[in-house]
Amino acid sequence: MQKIRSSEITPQATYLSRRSFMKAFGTLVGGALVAAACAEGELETVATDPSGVPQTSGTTDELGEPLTSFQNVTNYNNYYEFSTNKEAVAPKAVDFVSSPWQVEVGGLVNKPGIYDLDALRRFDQEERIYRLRCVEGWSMVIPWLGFPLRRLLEEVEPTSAAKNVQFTALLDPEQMPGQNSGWLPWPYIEGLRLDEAMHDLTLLATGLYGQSLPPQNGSPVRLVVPWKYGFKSIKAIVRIDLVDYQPATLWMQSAPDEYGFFANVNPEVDHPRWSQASERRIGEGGRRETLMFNGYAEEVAGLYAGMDLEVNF
Ligand SMILES: Nc1nc2c(c(=O)[nH]1)N[C@H]1C(S)=C(S)[C@@H](COP(=O)(O)O)O[C@H]1N2
Ligand SMILES: [Mo]
Repeated sequence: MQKIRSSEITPQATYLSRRSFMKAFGTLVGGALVAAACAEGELETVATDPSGVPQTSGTTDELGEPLTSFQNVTNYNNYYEFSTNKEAVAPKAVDFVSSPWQVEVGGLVNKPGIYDLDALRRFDQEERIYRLRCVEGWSMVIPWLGFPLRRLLEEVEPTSAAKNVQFTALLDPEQMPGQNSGWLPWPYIEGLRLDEAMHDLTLLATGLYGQSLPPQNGSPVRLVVPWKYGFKSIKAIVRIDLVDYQPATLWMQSAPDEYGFFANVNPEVDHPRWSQASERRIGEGGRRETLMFNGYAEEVAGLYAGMDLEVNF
């Protein structure tokens, strides 16, 4: 597993307002990840390397599979708050304002808290190269920057009554045009069982390719759960609640026969309308076989010992 410790990241401060950062985005694509105080007085993670090369410590994941290009990672997105057209998300989200931002962490915890971006960046950021497999049958290999969710959960101290974690994304129809259509129950909600949320693979991501998350990939903070279908990896998180019930996720509410709570990548359990046995890797021709738990079985299969994965899909 590739990792960059924040102490190894070039310490270089650049003062940029979010507006000028967004304007520069596209030319200033690569480079050193730094925490820079921006004009509004918020800490902002920005790319400062003028070479324009997206930065990552590796070129493949741990299976030797090449990274999906920065271009594809940032221009082929599922983000229904903006558009159902994967290529239209990036242009529609370009002016999305995600600073200042707060994530409220509460529910069944001893130490609830409100985390702004500075507070989230106090957790050491690591690079993790993970495969993301969409339920629709395509996949990517993405170099994320973030930290294990477990570290945040340990800080708020879940009580013994906490069984699941519920995540809530931003509700803001003015910024998110897709929320004006009534066919999905906004806001986007996702959930994990507490042991899944505490697993070391489960990341709260604040960046990718060495820079802060672009809006279309879930700025400023999103979940990444690499052994589950991509829809579990909720973007633009504003609340994290420890709960004793199984959260009713957006997809379970809208199509319970198609999207279960677990949503583990499983080539043997078909979606009711299509097979899940293979996938198209974005940027490649042809199709590949889909791997059990998206190739992370060794790490996570134990979480589901004794469970019928056809029933608990
Ligand atoms: N808030 C929110 N999060 C979301 C979605 C969404 O529509 N809204 N789509 C999900 C789906 S279906 C996928 S496949 C991934 C895509 O992440 P990416 O665009 O960074 O590749 O985001 C997930 N997170
Ligand atoms: Mo997806």
